[in-house]
Amino acid sequence: MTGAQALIRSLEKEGVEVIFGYPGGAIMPVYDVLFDSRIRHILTRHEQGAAHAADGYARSTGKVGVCISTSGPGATNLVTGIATANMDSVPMVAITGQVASHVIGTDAFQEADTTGITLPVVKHNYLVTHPADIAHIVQEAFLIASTGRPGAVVIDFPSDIARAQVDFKHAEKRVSLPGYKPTTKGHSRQIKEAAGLLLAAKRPVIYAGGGVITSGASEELRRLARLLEIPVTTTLMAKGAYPETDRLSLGMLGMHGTSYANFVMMETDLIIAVGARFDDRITGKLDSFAPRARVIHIDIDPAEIGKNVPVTLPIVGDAKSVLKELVELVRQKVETSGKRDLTAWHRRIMAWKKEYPLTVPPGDVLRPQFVVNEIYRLTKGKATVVTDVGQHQMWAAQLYKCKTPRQFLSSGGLGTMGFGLPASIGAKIGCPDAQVVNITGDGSFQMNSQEMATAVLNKVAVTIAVIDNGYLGMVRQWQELFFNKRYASTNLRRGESPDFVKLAEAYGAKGIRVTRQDEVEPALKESFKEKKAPVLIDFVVEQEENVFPMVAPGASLDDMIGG
Ligand SMILES: Cc1ncc(C[n+]2csc(CCOP(=O)(O)OP(=O)(O)O)c2C)c(N)n1
Repeated sequence: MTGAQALIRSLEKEGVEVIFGYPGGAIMPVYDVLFDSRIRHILTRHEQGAAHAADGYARSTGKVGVCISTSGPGATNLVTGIATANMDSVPMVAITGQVASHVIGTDAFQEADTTGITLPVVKHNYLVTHPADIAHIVQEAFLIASTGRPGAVVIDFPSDIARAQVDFKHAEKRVSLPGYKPTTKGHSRQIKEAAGLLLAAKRPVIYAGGGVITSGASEELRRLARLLEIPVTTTLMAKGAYPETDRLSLGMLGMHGTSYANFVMMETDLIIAVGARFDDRITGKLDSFAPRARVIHIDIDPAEIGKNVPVTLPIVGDAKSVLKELVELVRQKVETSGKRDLTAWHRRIMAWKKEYPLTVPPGDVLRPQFVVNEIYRLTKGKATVVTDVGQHQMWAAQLYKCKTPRQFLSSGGLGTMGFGLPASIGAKIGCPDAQVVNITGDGSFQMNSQEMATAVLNKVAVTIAVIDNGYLGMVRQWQELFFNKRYASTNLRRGESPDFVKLAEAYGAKGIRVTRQDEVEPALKESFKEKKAPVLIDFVVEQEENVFPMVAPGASLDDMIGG
């Protein structure tokens, strides 16, 4: 068979059901084979859309997302999507066409050094140099993308390799890679020590990150929290890892986290961080972060431990496996010697929760918070919410309370505007029964609005809720607070922006405009009725609303504006 056939056969063997992509010269032999394959191909309108769609598919299903492009500009268009997935530890395999091997390095037509360009933003990448390697490389790529700390893997595939003849051999057993052995089981002495620290703590807190969702450790996390009555704060990536409606939940922490989560971090005597990486959006000023706390850090990636915050007790391992062992130890200890009474700590937290609740500002004007709250109410908190990046993302994170993992999809690490619509398409294709709502901004939506065509053509029913404030709102907020209200290049000039309703209609979708509070519910309900097409709702909201509370960049967590 040909190299292209070997590639597609290998992908079939990996159980790939859908590939998101865009064709072109160097990848044409592969597309020709894909045409006859049982793998579904979704043609996006831009390679960036393909990468984000594969990413949304992976985040919502837990499977590896696959995207494909041609060489040169096709591959470079994928890069933002690859980096986005990799920063958030999302398993992705990206296949890029490459010019024929003998012209690599000659500035051939549509040549780009894809392995070089992607090297800093992937977990691993390959340039296929021998047709006989194809099957093995695909197996390795899927193994690397989906195990340990998941991430993005690129396979750069020259056109002559696609045309070459090859004896296809797919090893039935899993490949093993010397030097690549992620530690999944935590060290039992350290886990024992962690149990001791937890039982001794007076003001403990669980700080859960995306790793909890990746490893499927939500149940274990819940058990641990409830066993000892430890409050839980989650990052943006971990929304839904612990039910946010639960009394022990503190919601999100950090720059736009809840005031109470941030106060807890300032007073806690023990942080147990699980699958989280102490990002600067979380810690604020490092010197004053959690000044009284000892830190237990559980992570599958040893490079994360001690990277930003000194750790008292490191535990390298898979969150699920480590928590399972820890819960069992703690349970035994509680049975034999009882547990510490944390009433005083809970009282303190309750007082903060009462004093600094997250609220929707009152009044008749249409505010973004009101819209997000209505989306939450009308979907009964069960939708898969996919956000873009900006203020709307933070309001969605604050107000849409998630109960289940893989329910809230957002570009956390890279903060990529334009992620939302294509990722929603991927999520809906991966989980057709889920109700998918893309909460986006008028700026973010315009970064990949062309994917409306992909959604219409593939009958993807997602609600696109554009929080239309006429500004690049989050940047405007910073300009208001830190640059004397000098709104440099953040006004999207409503009236001169496209008419989003007409734009939706031009793509063959329904568009609804909402300017008043009483129109929100009927518009949302109408969009939810649509089962075979996207519906865009243009929520024309208050222009200069701000997201509070806010920890100013470089400030300490208890130094909140509006908190
Ligand atoms: C690709 C990309 N470019 C620039 C930015 C910087 N940025 C962060 S938030 C933001 C404004 C987002 O505006 P909009 O999508 O309208 O959402 P809003 O903040 O108004 O809710 C910008 C420009 C980014 N995150 N991603």
